Amino acid sequence: MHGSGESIDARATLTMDRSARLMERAMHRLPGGVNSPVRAFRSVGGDPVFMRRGRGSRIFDVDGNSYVDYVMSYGPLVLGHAHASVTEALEKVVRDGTTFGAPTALEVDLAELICEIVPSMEMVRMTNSGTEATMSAIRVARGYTGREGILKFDGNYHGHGDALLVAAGSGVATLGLPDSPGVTKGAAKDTAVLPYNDLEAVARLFEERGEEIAAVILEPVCGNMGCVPPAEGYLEGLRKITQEYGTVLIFDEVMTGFRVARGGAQERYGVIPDMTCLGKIIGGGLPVGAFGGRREIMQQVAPQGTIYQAGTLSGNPLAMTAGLATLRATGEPGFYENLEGLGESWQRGMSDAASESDVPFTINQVGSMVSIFFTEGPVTDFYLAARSDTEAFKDFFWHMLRSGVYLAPSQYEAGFISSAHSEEDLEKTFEAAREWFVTASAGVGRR
Ligand code: KE4
Repeated sequence: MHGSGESIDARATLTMDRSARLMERAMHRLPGGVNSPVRAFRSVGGDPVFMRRGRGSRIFDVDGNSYVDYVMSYGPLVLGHAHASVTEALEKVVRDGTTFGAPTALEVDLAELICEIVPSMEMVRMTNSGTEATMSAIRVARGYTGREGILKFDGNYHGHGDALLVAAGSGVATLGLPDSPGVTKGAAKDTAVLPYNDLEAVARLFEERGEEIAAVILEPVCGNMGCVPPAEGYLEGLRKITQEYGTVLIFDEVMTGFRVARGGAQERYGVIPDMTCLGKIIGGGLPVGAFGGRREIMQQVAPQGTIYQAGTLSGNPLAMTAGLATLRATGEPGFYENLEGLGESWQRGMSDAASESDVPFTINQVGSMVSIFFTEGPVTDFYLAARSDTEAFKDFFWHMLRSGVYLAPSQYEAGFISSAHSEEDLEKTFEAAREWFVTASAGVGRR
């Protein structure tokens, strides 16, 4: 529906009849009509768009609308939708069966490739999601150190494992509070939560309780409060403090792994954690997570060690195939230079568009991870991100959607650019953004 050159009015009415009918059915059998909350459009209002297919940088909904896609399934599709190297590999392997409950060469191939590329990884265990990866990594760190304390950071999301669904307590030393009904005080009490990018707060906590802390887990580049990079020296400081206290440093690179560099944030910033969690891209769009790190730690995992972890479909041949095809494609010469260039173009073009108005905005960009916050900058932690004008974001979101650009339906999600995105896709994005900012600056009541 969104041909280029259409007038804004023509795009004002987005046909969503089939999506609406599907949502009615979905609400009857799926909580909130979805299988993952962010997809329900709750923070932008209205009903979600039901998608039918994707191709390259484009995604197509059930009503025939097409969009330049910056959600990219929240990160996995670094090659874009339906990349031939992935789909052809899957078409071939599926004919031999889908799962065997036995080891296969494919999971060894992917394990070797991950350990070759990700600096901290000497051994790795596959899981079926990022949540399983972080949940397992926490258990391994506790088993390995014999300690119980965990430190995480405000605005960092590590999946929905109980020990990590924890909000900041009232004071720095206060232990975490359950961040969801059903998470018990017992599950939360050993998890402390501090502001991101505040190294002094970490030093104070370690002075008090460092000997009790099994692991520090963080997103080395945040994507779950929107894109927020680590402050200068922050990762190095965490590495130093955790080394000093014998605490396991875990980089949750479920989103940043093979995204901000082929070897993830640990390669980009040159800081090597003890353990790393992966997901998203390593599955090439199929369900895969992984945790790994130093051999001395990972050898404690059952059945080699005694720390239990398991999964019926862990290392599944189809998922390994999609992951291998994807990671191999990211090894092509210039792959990450191209992503870096697209990310920088996005940052420049979006800044130019937004500068047409007096609407406060901040753009954060790390490689092909991008975010526009509707607040004055800088945005360096969750407290600052949370000052964003979410009403402005909501209006911007719907304008972009009507203009054929699909952003994540939340101010607190990062956007993802794939190798399939073109400068033309970006130009279309900037033109649509400019239309909104011009209106916004005129103070015209928004729809
Ligand atoms: P999954 O269990 O969703 O595969 O991974 C959990 C996870 C762990 N760590 C990080 C850094 C993550 O970003 C995620 C999941 N990211 C969200 C996006 N905010 C997935 C989208 C969703 O929940 O539907």
